[in-house]
Amino acid sequence: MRTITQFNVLDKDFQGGPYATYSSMHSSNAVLFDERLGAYFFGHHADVLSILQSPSFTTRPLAARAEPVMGDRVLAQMEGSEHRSRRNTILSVMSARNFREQYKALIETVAEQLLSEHLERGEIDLIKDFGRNYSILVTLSILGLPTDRYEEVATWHAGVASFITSLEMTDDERRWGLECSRNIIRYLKPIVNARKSSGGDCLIAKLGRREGSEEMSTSEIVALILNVILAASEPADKALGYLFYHLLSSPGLLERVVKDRDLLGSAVRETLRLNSPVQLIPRETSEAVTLSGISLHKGALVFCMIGAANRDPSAFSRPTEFVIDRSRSGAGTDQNGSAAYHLAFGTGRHVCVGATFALLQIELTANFILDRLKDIELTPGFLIHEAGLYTRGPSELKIKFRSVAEATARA
Ligand code: 2IO
Repeated sequence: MRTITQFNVLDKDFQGGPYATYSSMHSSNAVLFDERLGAYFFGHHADVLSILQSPSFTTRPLAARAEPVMGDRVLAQMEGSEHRSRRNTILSVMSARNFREQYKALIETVAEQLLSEHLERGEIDLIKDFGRNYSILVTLSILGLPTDRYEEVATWHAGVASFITSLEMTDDERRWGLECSRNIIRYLKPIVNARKSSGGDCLIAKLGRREGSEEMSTSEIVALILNVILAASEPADKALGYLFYHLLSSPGLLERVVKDRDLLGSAVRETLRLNSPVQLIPRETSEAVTLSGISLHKGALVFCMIGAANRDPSAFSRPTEFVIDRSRSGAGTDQNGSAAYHLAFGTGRHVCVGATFALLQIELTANFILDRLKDIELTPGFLIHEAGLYTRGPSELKIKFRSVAEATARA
């Protein structure tokens, strides 16, 4: 049974480092309650599993968080046959097969272009010089969208993302999010209108085709495209940054991975467990529910603390350590002795539709960087600084490298 502890999610210490709070939640069996937000925060692996797999917890909070800036519903707001149909359409373009046959080459081209500007300096910030542009460019490329205005798209994306993931906004920040939303929708709308009846293979054309289900309006398609842009871009640079942080700060790890690239997949999953780019997932109860002894009224706002669940000692041994040899799927063992999986992609019917794509993307990009840059190390004196409560990532990741392999040497 758990007990409720009062909590302020905007507390500066918590923002600076949530991990101590996670650990005390586990040792004291606490569920946190933020009175100002009227929100419960659950950080036990078993509770987060229950919430995300229960029909009594809905995605209703997204109506206020996402819809105002998406212009219509996102995938996670859909249920039933509509949800199944849209989800399958998105899955069909993000398949492992498309990855091998099309996206791999696109992603390597993006990575090569962005890296090439920094090769002579022997130094690069993997977040600021690379990751932020990389994440947007990759997403636009795989969606078949133009990349010529990607810097503007990146700015609008950031405004929309901060609206969706905010826990508190000033009026100015709210206005800025809405302005970015208007700009990105104005940019996407004519593209969607031109592509939706083109009969092609891109996501827009596939969503535009009526396949059994109702035809989608332009604003519905724009919202889903925006959903994919956001969900694919926002966590990507963070995952890549954390991965390289672990590779470069855990003794001997880089050498092992450079020699045995098969380890990279496990390294990506262990990174996502230990430093989950999406730290919070909101839900609302559709009826009165009791969970681990905590009574929740109908309409209660609940946040799943993904970062806490992924460090729960009742699910993972040595939960705060980077253990690359954790069993292949990034699993631990729960109280019943069965496999416990990291929840970085959520779970249940709204589990991340892009998970397969994301794992392949990060692994491929890391492989590419390890092939191109030799003798990589963290820039001496570098200290990691993480930012964000909802999505969280390193603000910068400065690395040095001594030499560069020829681009053509890769085969
Ligand atoms: C985009 C938070 C980056 C999603 C969201 C409104 C819905 C949904 C998520 C993830 C990651 C983003 N929620 N992706 O948590 O599509």
